[in-house]
Amino acid sequence: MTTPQLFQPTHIGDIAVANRIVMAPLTRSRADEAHGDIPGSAMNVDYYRQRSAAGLIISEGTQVSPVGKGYMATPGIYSDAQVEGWKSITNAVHEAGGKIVAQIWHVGRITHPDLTGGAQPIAPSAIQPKVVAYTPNGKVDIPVPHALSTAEIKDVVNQFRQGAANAMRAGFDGVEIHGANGYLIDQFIRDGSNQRTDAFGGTVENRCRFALEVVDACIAEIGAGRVGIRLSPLTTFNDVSDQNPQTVFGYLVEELNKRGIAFIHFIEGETGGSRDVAGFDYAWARKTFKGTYIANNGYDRQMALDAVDSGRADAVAFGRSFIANPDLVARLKLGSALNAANPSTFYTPGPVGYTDYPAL
Ligand code: 8OZ
Repeated sequence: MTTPQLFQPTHIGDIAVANRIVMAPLTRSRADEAHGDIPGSAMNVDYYRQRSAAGLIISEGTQVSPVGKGYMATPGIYSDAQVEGWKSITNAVHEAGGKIVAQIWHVGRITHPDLTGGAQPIAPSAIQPKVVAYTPNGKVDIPVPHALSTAEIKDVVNQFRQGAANAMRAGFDGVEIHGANGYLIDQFIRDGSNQRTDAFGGTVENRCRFALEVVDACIAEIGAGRVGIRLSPLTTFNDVSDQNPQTVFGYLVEELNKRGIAFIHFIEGETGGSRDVAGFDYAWARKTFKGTYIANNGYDRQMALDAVDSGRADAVAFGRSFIANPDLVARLKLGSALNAANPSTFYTPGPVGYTDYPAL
C-alpha cells in the first residue's frame, strides 16, 4: 500500500514540511499578561513542542499592537520581550523537527478598552459589532469603534510589516496574516463593516486594498514564499457579512495569486460550524491559486485523506483535534481513536487542558 499524500512531505512556499497536516491557529490565552503579553513560558514551550510532528504549526493569533488585542492573555509580537519569548517556542519546535509560522493579528473593532490598555477599538467604519468582549471585568458590550483615517491605516499596515519582521527575528519560518473571522482585515473586506467612501471602501478593489497593502508590506519584508493568509469568505463570526462574497473574495484570490504568496488557508463554511454554506466556490479558488491551498473546518481523518488525495486541497489544518491530541499526526497515520477536546479549558490559565492531553 502506498503512503497517502497527507503524510508525504512537500513545500509550502519556501518552507519544507514533513507532511500536509497543519496545526490551525488556536487562541489559548496563556501568555504572561502581567508582564506585557509575553509568550514563551515553560508551559507554552511544552505545548508547542508536543505538537511539532505537524508538518506546519500556525501559532495562536499574536497581536501586532496593543490595540490589536481582543482577548485576555493573548501574546503580542511588537515588543522585544515578546520576540525573545517566541524564540523559546520556535527553537523548541525546530529542535523537534517541526516548522512554525506566526499568525499576525489585529482584532480591529472586536475588543474593548479594558483589553487594550484603555485605547478605543479601531475599524474601517464606526459601526458597533453585535458581539460581547470577554475582559478582566467580565462580559461587556463592545463600544462603537473609531474609524481609521488614511494616515492611521498606513500606521496599521506598518505594524503588520513590523510583525512580519519580528516573526523572522523570533525564528519563525514565516507568517500567516489573519484575514479571517471578522477581525480588522476582514472588517475592511466585507461591506457589512466597511462603509468608507475613500480608497479603502466602496468598490471590491477598494475593500481589498487594506488586505493587499498588508500582504505587500509583509512580502517586502520577508519574501512572498514565507507569507500566507487565512480567509473565511462565508463566516458570520464576529458579526461580519457581505452581499457578494464570491465577487470580493474572488478578486482577492486572483490578486494574491499574482503576488505568489506561499499559501491561502481557507475556513470553508461557517467558522467552527456548518461546512454546508453556499456563496463561495472553493474549488474555483483551488484551481485559480497556484500556491498551497490549506483547507480547514471540521475535517476528520477520512475527509482529510480524500481532500489531499483528490487534489481539492494541498494540506489540511486541524484545530480542536490538535488541542486534544498532541500526537495527532501519529494517530491519523494509525487510524487510532482521538481524545475529545474539553472546551471548558480552551482559554483557562494553567496546564489543565493545555499540556496534559495524553499521547498514545
Ligand atoms: C476564538 C476565541 C478567541 C479568538 C479567531 C483568533 O476566531 C480567533 C479566536 C477564536 O480567529
